[in-house]
Amino acid sequence: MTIPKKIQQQANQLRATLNEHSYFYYVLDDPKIPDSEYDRLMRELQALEAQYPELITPDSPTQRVGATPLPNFAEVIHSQPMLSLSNAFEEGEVHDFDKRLRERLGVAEAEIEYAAELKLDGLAVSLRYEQGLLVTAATRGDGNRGEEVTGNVKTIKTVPLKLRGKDFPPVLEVRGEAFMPKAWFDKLNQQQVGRGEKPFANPRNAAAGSLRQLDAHATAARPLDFICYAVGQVEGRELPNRHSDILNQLQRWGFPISKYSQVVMGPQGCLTYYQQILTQRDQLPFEIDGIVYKVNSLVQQEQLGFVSRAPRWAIAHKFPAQEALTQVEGIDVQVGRTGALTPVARLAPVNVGGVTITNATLHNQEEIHRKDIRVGDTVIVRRAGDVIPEVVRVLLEKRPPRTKLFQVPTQCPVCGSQVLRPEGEAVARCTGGLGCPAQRKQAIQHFASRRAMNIEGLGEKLVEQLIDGNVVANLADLYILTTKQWAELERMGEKSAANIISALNKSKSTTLERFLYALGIREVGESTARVLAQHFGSLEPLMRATEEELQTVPDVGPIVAKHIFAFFQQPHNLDVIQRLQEEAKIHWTESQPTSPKALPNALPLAGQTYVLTGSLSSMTRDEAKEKLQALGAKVSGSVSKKTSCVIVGEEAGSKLDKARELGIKMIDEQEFLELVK
Ligand code: 9MJ
Repeated sequence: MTIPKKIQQQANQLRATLNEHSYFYYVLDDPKIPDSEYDRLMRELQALEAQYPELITPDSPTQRVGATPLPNFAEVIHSQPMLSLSNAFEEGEVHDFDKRLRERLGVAEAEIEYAAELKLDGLAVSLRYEQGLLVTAATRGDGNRGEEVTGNVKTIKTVPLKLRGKDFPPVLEVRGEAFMPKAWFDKLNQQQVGRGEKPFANPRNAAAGSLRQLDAHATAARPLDFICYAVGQVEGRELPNRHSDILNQLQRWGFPISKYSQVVMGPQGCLTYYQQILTQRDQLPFEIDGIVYKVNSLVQQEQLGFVSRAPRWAIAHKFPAQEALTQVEGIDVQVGRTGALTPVARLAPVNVGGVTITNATLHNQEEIHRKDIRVGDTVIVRRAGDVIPEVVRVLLEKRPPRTKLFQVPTQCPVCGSQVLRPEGEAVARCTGGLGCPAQRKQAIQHFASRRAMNIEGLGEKLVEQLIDGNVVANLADLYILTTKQWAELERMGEKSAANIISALNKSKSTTLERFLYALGIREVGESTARVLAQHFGSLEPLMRATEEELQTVPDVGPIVAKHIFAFFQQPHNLDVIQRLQEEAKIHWTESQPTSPKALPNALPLAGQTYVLTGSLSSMTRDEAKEKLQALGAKVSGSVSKKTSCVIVGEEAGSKLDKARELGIKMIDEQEFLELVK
């Protein structure tokens, strides 16, 4: 068959692009396009080659697993090739996969037993043990030859240097993923930025960077974790004949295995597992990019064999991408409740993991300059869970000519007031205060929000009308509007108006704590509002308090004290508070001010004694101590019968043994973070 010239050119172009990006990705650890885009290009090339097999050249990127190893590391020839996995992106492909296998196995009517596992997003590593001792660790490289990274892998605390028990095979190769948990990744990136260095795009790049350090100390400073999911060469001892049993055996020899794996039946079992994990994805402590289904029976695995480098008996069912390419069409500036100016990128609409994204936060001017984001740029956007989408990076090679660096305006785009950026702060603010309609709108929305005055039905659209139409000027005006006035607003009728009035009336009976939070004083969140209410018992003494007095309240430092004091100095605020109390009749039950000594009893961990042992990855011991104390706990240096709970970090020592001995409650870092959140 002759290949049309256009197709030939298209294939050449795809190959060149893929090779270029695989170099950025594997050799430089600095990918220029999202994985999803790379996958898409690869699939396009695969489709062309499937249609015109004559197109396939030995150097086509479709013909190998990974890229060549970096020159600086010793080369390791894998005794058995390290496999890659074929991908499925849709449910139909999982059904096709299962059908193919049943046909090959001649079990068309039976259900295949699968081991379903998380697909960890890190780097594949092969560990070789001889006589129970770790002798080499290698990266996958191109599947046949990898890089020797033994010293670096030895810094991973979960990788056993010596196997447990006596019944392990004299030669055992174990394969798994080295990865960086999300919490460690966030911390590492904070450090990178603090040092003026470039942050990593994602935990996988950070893990790759860490593992390929020439000095193992540098790896240790960027900690990794490891989970195993396969074996390579095994000599001198039979392993069980089910994949899931092999993993359990590996765990007994000391290897970390995933606690999320499950044995499931047939494609439906696989898909149910997929959906179940997809809903938990954002809560997992590490990143995954899909699920792997493996035929559980080793007898069946052998019958199925391989196609090029991928086993026929396994498939990776990828999650929808969380990153995508799009263009920045403009940069808007939003004004927040406290006047903070936040630049927001307006994007050409793009589907990211099933959701259409049109905006991404750019945080502040520094962030824009650091990432060098300009109108007209092609960017990678990322969406994870419920968080606001972000621009990960710019594709500089796609930048059109004559773009301009973005500058935060010197005047508020909403009210025209001067914009100031206090020295040392990243945030620029509009100085218009409640004179700025944007700040007024958000002050009202905050006041009405569920955890503040809980005024049901007073949403964003309604508040916009109230401010834009000059119906209300401040919070107190909300309570004097008549049913008729509410009913005249767009998309409102008699019934909705009556509902709002009733919600407003209901909100009048509240607590001091909610009222203080609702006022929207800077730096006064719910917990500060609570301690202020408890400390002062009623509003008047708080309004009269000096900055020094305020600072005697637990958790209130000089900055918070300054904001509270300044708030109650402003005649406008005093007037609104007076009207809310006297005209609107907002009220609460006054309580006795708590004396400073009695106050800690009100805190959630009051009366409890905590002990810290081992090191935490997300904060120092002192920081952890402060957090516990802020919640009212006492922090002690030793475990005794009186200890309420021990927080167990890494490399915990004798305190852990003591706690076990005394049967004292123990929690790990994750649980501790939950507790103090
Ligand atoms: C990952 N990346 O989590 C495999 N993988 O098995 C799991 N990778 C794999 N299995 C055989 N869970 C080749 C690769």
